[in-house]
Amino acid sequence: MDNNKKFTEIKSEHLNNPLRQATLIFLVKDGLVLLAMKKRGFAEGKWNGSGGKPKPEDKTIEATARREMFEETMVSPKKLKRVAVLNFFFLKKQDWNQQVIVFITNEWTGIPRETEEMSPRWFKINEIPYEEMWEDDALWLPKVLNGKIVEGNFLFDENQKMQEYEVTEVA
Ligand code: 8OG
Repeated sequence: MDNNKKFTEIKSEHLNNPLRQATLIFLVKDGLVLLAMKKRGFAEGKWNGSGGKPKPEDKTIEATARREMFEETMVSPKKLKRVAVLNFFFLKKQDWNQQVIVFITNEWTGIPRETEEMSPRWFKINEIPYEEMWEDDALWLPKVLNGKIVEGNFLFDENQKMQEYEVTEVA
């Protein structure tokens, strides 16, 4: 079956089976964005925002986002703006499938610090190292940094190469 047909099928299956969720927060201020180098685990060696999966004590997905950001960079975000819902599907590795809720904030307390998991660094928004990030990021991160709200669906193969995608701006 070609990947496009498979993509359509996988997306419709997910309508009845909600995806496991994960979070991502980007701190943004004065034309700079905070990215962190993942030092271990899934996506090791890639620059990314800060985030992860819910724990039972998290009452909301926002609580997960805040807890993960603090654990990874020692920063506590104030108001979070929800800017994207991204569905990731993996051919042959369906247990990797997940929905990532992306937030941006420009207010926080604390100074980003290196932790066991992440090494943070500020980048100019026009110098984001997309070639050292997840392949899909170049398709949606510029939009959300430009004030847009987006939804996306992405299909990856088992080598983490993107095969299909769709990104929609939400009114
Ligand atoms: O707990 P764990 O480290 O596995 O969480 C994965 C993190 O990576 C989580 O913050 C969500 C995020 N993430 C994906 N896929 C992608 C992606 O394609 N791009 C970006 N920027 N982040 C992603 O799971």
